[in-house]
Amino acid sequence: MRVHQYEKAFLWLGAIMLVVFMVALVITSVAASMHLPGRAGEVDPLTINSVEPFDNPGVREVAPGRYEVVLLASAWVFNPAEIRVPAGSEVTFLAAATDVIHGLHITGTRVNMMLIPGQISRNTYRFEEPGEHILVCHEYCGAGHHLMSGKVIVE
Ligand SMILES: [Cu+2]
Repeated sequence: MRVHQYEKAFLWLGAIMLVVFMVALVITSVAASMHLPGRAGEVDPLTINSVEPFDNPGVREVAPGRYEVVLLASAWVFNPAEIRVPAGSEVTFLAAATDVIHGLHITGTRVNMMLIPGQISRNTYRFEEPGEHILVCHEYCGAGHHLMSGKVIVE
């Protein structure tokens, strides 16, 4: 084979992979209904502080071993900044941004969401082991972005 034939074969391989990935994406999103975690509703960012449940951010036990965390992200704090749950509990995060786009990642877990003003984001995770997880904003949101953090303490 000459050099240009390898090049041609490589281009075909790339094109075929693109088609395969596109088909896989369509099958998983349309046929299997798999989506990114998140969008669970809408809320007006101007009145969010007076709308349930965001008028009272915090941790609530909704059933034995099941908790709900209502979390607000604003420049540059998470409210609540400290979340305490017992080990083995299933925690549903209901989060929203009040001003600009923020991110929410809980280290050591698969909880990773975009917090977009006007949108309610939801994600559920079971904290099996006691320990501490850091809550970080992973979307640049201004001068204090690097200070925006909190923690989840699993007791
Ligand atoms: Cu940020």
